[in-house]
Order: sequence, then C-alpha cells, then structure tokens
Amino acid sequence: AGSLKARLAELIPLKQQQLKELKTNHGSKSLGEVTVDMAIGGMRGAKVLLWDTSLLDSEEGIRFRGYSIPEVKQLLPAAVEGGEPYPEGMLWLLMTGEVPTAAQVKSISEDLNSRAVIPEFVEELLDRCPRDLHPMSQLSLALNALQRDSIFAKAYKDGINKKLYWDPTFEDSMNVIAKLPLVAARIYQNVFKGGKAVPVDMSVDYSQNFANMLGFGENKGFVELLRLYLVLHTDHEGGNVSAHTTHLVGSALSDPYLSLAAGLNGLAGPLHGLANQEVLRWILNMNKSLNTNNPTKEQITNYCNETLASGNVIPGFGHAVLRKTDPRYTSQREFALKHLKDDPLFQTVSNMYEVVPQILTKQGKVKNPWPNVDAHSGCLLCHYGLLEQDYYTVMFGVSRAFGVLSQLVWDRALGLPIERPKSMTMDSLTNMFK
Ligand code: FCX
Repeated sequence: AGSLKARLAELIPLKQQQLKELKTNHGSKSLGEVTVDMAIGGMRGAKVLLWDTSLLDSEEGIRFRGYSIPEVKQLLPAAVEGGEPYPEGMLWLLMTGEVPTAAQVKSISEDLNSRAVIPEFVEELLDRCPRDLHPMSQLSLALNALQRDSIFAKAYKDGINKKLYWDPTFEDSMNVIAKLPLVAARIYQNVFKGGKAVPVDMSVDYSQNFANMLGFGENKGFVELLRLYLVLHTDHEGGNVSAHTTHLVGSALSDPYLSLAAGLNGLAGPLHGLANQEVLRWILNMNKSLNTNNPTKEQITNYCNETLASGNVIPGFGHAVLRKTDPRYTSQREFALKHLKDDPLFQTVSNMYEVVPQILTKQGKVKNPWPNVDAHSGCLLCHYGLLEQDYYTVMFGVSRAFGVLSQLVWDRALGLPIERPKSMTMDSLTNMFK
C-alpha cells in the first residue's frame, strides 16, 4: 500500500472507464482530415496517436501530465533546497498524473535501487564490445540482452490473462529504468575510462548513483545537472521517433526491453537524440577551424552559412512541432546562468541563440528557427568535465525510458490494440484524384 504500483492499480479502472466513454460518446467524430501532404511528409500534424503522459503545444512547449517545466520544477520534491527535482518524482508524475510527496519519491529511489543489478553475461557482452562501437549501439545491444529476464515475455508464454498485462509491463519497466544507469555507466567506463565498475549505493537517489558510477559522484554540481537532465528528457508527447517507436513496437506485445531498445535505435538518429552529440561536435569543429574557444557572433554567422551552403543542418535548431524556443532549452539556459555564466562554451551557445534564428529565417525554408533541447545539453555536461560527445545520447536515452515506459504501462492497462495504419502507393494516390 502507498506504493506506485498500488496507486496505479487504483487509477487504472478510472482511466479504463474514461477511455470507454470517449469511445462510446465520441468514437466516430473527426480529428481533421488526412491530406496527401501528410502521407508524404512524415505524418506532420496528423492526430492519430493516444499518449497521456505529456502533451506538446507548438507555442508553449511541453507539459508533463498538464504541468509546464517551471511548474514541475516548483512542485516536485528536490534534493537540494531550491535545486533540481528528483527524476524519481517525475516518474511518479508521468505514471500516475499526480505530484508525489517526498516520501513517495524516496520509495521510488529505494525500489529502483533494489532492482539495480545486471546479469554477468550482459556485463561480459559490454566488456567485449570494441571501443569504437557507438555507445548508443551498445546500449541497445545490452537492452536486447537484458530481455532474457523479461517478466512480461515469460507471463505471456505462460498464458497470462490480457486484463493483467499491465502488471508484468510495470515490473519490466521499473526493472529497465533501474538497470539503465548500470548499463550506461559501464559503457562510459569501458569506452572512455579505465572500465571501473562502481556498485549501487542503496542509501542514495538515482541520479547520485548514476553520477557515482560515471565517476562524477563527488561533484555536487554535476549531480544536480544530472537530476535536471534526467527530468527534462523524459517525454515529449507521443509522435517523436523514440516515443512513437517504443509505443509501436510495444503494440505487438513485444516486452518493454524490446520496445525501448527499438525506441532508442531511433533516438540514435542525428535528426533526433543524436543531435546533442552533433551540436557539440559542430561547435568544437568551428572553434578548431577558427583557432579560438570564444568565436565572435560574426564568426559564428559565417560558419553557419558555410554549414548551410554545404547542404548540412545546423544541429540543435528547428523542430517538427515546436514554433518557439524549446522550454527545455530555456530551463538549461537558466541552469547555466546560475552555475556557469562565464563558461566560454556557454557564451558560444548563447551567441548562437542570438544569431542562428535570424540566419535560418533568412534562408527561408525552416519552419522553426529556434533552438531545441539538444542545443544546450552538451555545453552543460562539458562544463562539469563530461567531454565525450558520443556518450550524450545515452544519457538522453536513460531519461527517455521514464516517459515512454510510463506510457507503455498505460498502453497495456488500457488494452490498446496493435498499430496498423494504412499505406498507399504513389500510383494509388495519383489515380484517386484523377
Ligand atoms: N538547419 C538547416 N536546415 C534546417 C534546419 C536546421 N537546423 N531545420 C530544418 N531545416 C530544413 C529542413 O532540412 C528542410 O529542408 P528541405 O526542405 O530541404 O528538406 C526544411 O528546413 C523544412 O524543415 P522543417 O519543416 O522546418 O523541419 P522538419 O519538421 O522537417 O524537421 C528537425 C525537424 C528537428 C528534424 C529539423 O529541424 C532538423 O534537422 N534540425 C537539426 C537537427 C536537430 O536539432 N534535431 C533535434 C530535434 C529534437 F529536439 C530532438 O528530437 O532531440
């Protein structure tokens, strides 16, 4: 009693009833037309997904269960007075829609710590990966291997009643979230450091543990940054590649390990989560070519124009849905202004904020010239000494698990069906409008 799972068990019948009423009362109503452009153009704007954990407004940005980022920061329990919220609290909020108490947050930390072990064969698998296998590929590999212990897969094989699917989905999801820092830290240690494995400390929170394992546990600023980072990257409604993929693969009743691994393979694309790595690489290449660590706005402008002229995107800018500065960017900027105002890399990121939107607007085809979440995260991590860009998307992935797996639990609780949209051939479309 009082646990997250017990609360979910109470909420599920209410939500099932809400869905039933939605279907009965409004099932046949239209959400708008589907145009040929939508079928060709990556389904932009087509309202065809159910996703409860967060909702994105193109002007205002993300709301998690109805709460904006400033509200989340204010409402969720924090480790340090006036500091960053615990991601554990975010998990409670995403799963239940309710703001947890400090005691409930603590119960999540303890629950996750108790689940934080990985089998030896997965450790060996990671240890045997060549150093030049991308950290995201290693993450995905490890998740697929951890799938051996899926409780959902076993329950399905044993003939579990479909009404109970959510229970093993919840157990798997909590296990995955608990195990991710161990996997992620092992990858970091193997690829970039001496391969040191730090055990879980049962008395501390998720972020402190993850920081300990990465080798940054003593650095209180880094731990606070990690809390913020893990909160901000959790969820961005259902249509982005990692969220939609997890949901899609899960709809075939693939278990949470397989579903999340699929989602993370999408996060590893440069137009999605890998953009955080690309941003830093782009800035460092610029600095290298100009032989400075603090380029002027004019130099940045010239470098942007070169990037565009060579047929590349400026990473960290633009968005498929957002039409304003991403509040996840703004929140990281506030963190930087508070903790690392004079960092030259932050100054470059700030200067880019001043010049890039105008350049992209002038180019005339970008629908959103403003920065997204990925434009800022790398500079913060660098400030605290986590310099290895190839690793950044792994941290994004650890956080993203919180959102997409919370929704996956609800997908199974609500009995959502296998996804199967209709596709068309070019000829069939051409003939349709002859
Ligand atoms: N630099 C240069 N050109 C850009 C651009 C950018 N930052 N953003 C968009 N464009 C271009 C597109 O490539 C497209 O060109 P095309 O017509 O020649 O194909 C045109 O502008 C219209 O694209 P638009 O409708 O504005 O954007 P999309 O919805 O198609 O794509 C993304 C959105 C995010 C993929 C796009 O803005 C982009 O490539 N940005 C850079 C990569 C990035 O930062 N991704 C991270 C996004 C996010 F926050 C995340 O998922 O993590």
